[in-house]
Amino acid sequence: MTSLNNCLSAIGVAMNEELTRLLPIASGPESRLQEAMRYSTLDGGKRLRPFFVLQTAQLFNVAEQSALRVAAAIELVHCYSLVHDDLPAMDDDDLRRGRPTCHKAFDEATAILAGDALLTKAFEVLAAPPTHSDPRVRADLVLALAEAAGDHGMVGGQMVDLRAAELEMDVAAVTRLQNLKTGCLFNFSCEAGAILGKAPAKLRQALRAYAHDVGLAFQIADDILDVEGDPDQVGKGLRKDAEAGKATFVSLLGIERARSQADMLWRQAAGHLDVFDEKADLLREAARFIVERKL
Ligand code: GRG
Repeated sequence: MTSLNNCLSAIGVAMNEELTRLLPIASGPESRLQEAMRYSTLDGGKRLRPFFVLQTAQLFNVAEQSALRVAAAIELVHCYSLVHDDLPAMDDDDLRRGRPTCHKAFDEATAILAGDALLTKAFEVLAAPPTHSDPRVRADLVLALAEAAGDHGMVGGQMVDLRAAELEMDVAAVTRLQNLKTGCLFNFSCEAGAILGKAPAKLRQALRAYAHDVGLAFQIADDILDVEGDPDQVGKGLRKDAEAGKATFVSLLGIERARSQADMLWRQAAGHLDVFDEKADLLREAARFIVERKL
């Protein structure tokens, strides 16, 4: 196993522990909601966004508890987006992370509520004092995540995606859509360490540039996986974009150009980290992993 694989496994364990702590089950009838929240967040996923938070936080010697709570907050938002994206009104998927989607395992109304509560929980976690002793840092985190996840970010991107069939989608339009839908949460994840560590503007900008290129490379790789991936390995439904006639990087560029674009982007992403020493090595390795992954 590479050091990146080891690190991702360790983060998987740490995230499970943190999320279990943050998502207690009450004794009343609302426990069904909390079961659905746990079902949708524990024991699954690559935990890439927590990885970015924890690794960028390490660059600025941020306390572990702070970094773990912010990592959990971004994963809560990511998981809510997956639960809602899988609903019949959106992508109508049966499989997520190799298991029945939340609305299949529970029911549609519970899945909607679980998504709502996961989103709300993320902001509760960021705003609470144990996340950082400085209330301004906590307010900055809340603002940055709200901007990344809302109508000017991920949810806005989802709206564009739902309307994509009625729009002329060229490479620039698909790039914008993906930056909103996926890139904004990646940006938050990479910048969160800098916010927690009150990093200077130049270093914050380097992380933003890294996140931008990594986010785009991730999405191109995702489009390639949608065409070439093994559904059993990926753990979710594939070929849906092609079936829906949606423009993707692969449909617009062809598989070979898409691959070389992703290759160029991960190298460029790693280059943005030249301002950091070997503490950023795993972030450099992750840029490549994101493009070469099979799940
Ligand atoms: C419904 C509010 C709302 C937003 C939906 C991000 C998003 C917007 C939907 C998720 C569905 C999707 C296919 C998004 C594209 C980005 C993507 C491939 C997400 C999956 O991320 P991974 O691969 O998943 O990091 P794991 O399971 O590893 O965490």
